[in-house]
Amino acid sequence: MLREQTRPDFSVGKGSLDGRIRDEGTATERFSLDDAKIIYNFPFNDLLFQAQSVHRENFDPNAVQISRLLSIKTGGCAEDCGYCSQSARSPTGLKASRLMMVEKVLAEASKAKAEGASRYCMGAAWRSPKDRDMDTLVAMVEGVKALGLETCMTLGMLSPDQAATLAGAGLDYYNHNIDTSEEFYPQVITTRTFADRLETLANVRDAGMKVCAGGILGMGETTDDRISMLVTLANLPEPPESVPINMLIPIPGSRLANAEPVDPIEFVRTIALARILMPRTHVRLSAGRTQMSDEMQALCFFAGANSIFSGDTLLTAENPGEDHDAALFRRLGLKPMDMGLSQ
Ligand code: SAM
Ligand code: DTB
Ligand code: SF4
Repeated sequence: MLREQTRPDFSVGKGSLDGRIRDEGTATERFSLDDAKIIYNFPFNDLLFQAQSVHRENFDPNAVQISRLLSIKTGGCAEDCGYCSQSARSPTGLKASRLMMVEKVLAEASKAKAEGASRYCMGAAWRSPKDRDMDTLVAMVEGVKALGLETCMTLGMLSPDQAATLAGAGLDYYNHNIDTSEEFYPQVITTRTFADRLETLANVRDAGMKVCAGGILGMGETTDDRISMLVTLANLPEPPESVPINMLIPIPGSRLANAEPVDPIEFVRTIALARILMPRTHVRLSAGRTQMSDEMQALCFFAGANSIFSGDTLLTAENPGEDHDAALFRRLGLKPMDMGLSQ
């Protein structure tokens, strides 16, 4: 059993782990589920050492990319995602609002830039954008880009035409999460399928945008579900440039309001596995940081997380806020990533 070994055997499966990391981009299936399970179950110190080593080969270990979120259209969503505050099907008490005006979005983006964000991510509670909204979305992308920020949107499913329109406007990233394993997915969402999600990711990639895709831990899924989710992401034709790992924020009134919280050590293991499977990806310690201790966040950064959302609100839920994060960065000697040097 690998768990009982004093040294991990990094030569798992066919060929060495190191070899496979270097071959990234050429192999069709870079990691098997079995390989990933072996890595996940390494003794904790060995797992973190390996993850930190991979991290250092690919990134400045003390630099963290900072993104800022804005909900440009809140609540009243037709989808039934069991974790979400914004589904019209869950009695969460959230007030729905219409699509924000472009000027208001640009004013918020300017503030975020002044506070150190390098990427601005605009989210809408939609199944997919309506064609009548596309001109407004294009104006938002162009305006935010003109402020010198990287742009990201998360608007639900995209058709190839919609993806091409947003890419044409200069949208850098599109976020669309697979959320969990293919096997567990139907227990979380029934109104769109896992295959629908992969199709949107393919449309985003084909349009030439960078892909941001991750998921949520703490919805009642097994460890194998978490590993399977990461293997799916790592084995996409090209791995995502950005992988947000969210810890479920339990929303009163949502179907998953009482889900069992994820064990912090298991959470850190999942971050480490993401780093090892996707060496050049920005792994984002995403929703749920308010519920994490500073020590847990420090372990996540050591395990290879190198991106966060800043500000005191995510889309609708709370986030630690500037002061807390500035103090944490000071204590850990972390600095905001200079995007000019990191890509
Ligand atoms: N409506 C769009 C969609 O679903 O594609 C975009 C917004 S949606 C809120 C973006 C992602 O946020 C979800 O896929 C999910 O992974 C994450 N998320 C939503 N609610 C969450 C919660 N309560 N806790 C943790 N993550 C959450
Ligand atoms: C992602 O993976 N997490 C962000 C972003 N992508 C859009 C959203 C987190 C939402 C947390 C719950 C809320 O604010 O309502
Ligand atoms: Fe709607 Fe997105 Fe929330 Fe699902 S996650 S209910 S699609 S806003």
